[in-house]
Amino acid sequence: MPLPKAELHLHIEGTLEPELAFALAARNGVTLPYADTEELRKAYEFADLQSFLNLYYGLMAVLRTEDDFADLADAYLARAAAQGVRHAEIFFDPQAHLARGVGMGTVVAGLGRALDRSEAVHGVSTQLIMCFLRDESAGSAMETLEAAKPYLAPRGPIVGVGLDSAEVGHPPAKFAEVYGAAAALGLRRVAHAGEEGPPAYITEALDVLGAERIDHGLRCMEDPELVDRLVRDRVPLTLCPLSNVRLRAVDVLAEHPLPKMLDAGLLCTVNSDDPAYFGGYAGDNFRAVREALGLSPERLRELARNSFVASFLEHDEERRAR
Ligand code: ES4
Ligand code: ZN
Repeated sequence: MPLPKAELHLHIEGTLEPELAFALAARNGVTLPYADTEELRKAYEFADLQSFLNLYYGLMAVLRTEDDFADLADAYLARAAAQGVRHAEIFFDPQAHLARGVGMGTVVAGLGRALDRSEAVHGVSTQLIMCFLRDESAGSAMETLEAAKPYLAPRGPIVGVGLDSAEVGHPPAKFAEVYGAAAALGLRRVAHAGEEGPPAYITEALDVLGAERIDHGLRCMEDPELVDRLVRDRVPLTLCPLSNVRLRAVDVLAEHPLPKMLDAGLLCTVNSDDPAYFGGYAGDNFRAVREALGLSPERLRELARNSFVASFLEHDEERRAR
């Protein structure tokens, strides 16, 4: 039995497996620039975050209809459930779809259909977090928030906002206004920071965006004062070990700072980021860190417990999910 866990850092577009990509391409009459799934898989050799993002945004061309998004999310939830995930807080990138002429309503209705039946079908509770692309303008982010208004909790599935895409050169402060507006709408706030970007971006995400959780946060270890603050304030970090190796943020998994981060008292969680691209789902990430870093059973249970503590579940819901 896999450890029951919550997945807190998961881009639904990053769960698009090559087989589903080709099936959706055929269904929608889209021609992919790869002969078959094998050739596509061979392209999964990334030098850094940007080289991954280029492929990730390109492959989204196959996602066009409500059914496509429902099938994508349903396939993810089935795989997650098989690896012990009981609760998933799922990111999506509306601007990447709007840019291709696929509207917010199509995306949210499709994802929402899979999410609505997830507890009954897969035993996984879900929430949806809409991410702004940090390499797009602040104005575009504000328009995206406006377009999402009909789909916000409690009427719709969107409970929060996040910030993703190319980090370096796009510090969090650019999005101060839209995060303020999101907070005023009662939305939860998270942000990617310190994946490739410097520790100062983590500080800025906390101070300027009011981020309640930091996605990645890996580079906090370069700033001892920041570590003290994250420990003191119990700010959760959603680490993604296999992602860090594939995007070359760490050289090899055996050198991942996770054990040092836990020893420092940081509230770390282990997540999968873009599992179709990075070699595994939540349980695969747990197994990989156990094997490469020699984490004890107590440490692994701590990581699983942290995932619920760091989630946006209320405490009575949290107990049920565990
Ligand atoms: C992402 Cl690993 C990562 N980092 C930043 N933005 C992203 N979007 C999808 N995966
Ligand atoms: Zn991510």
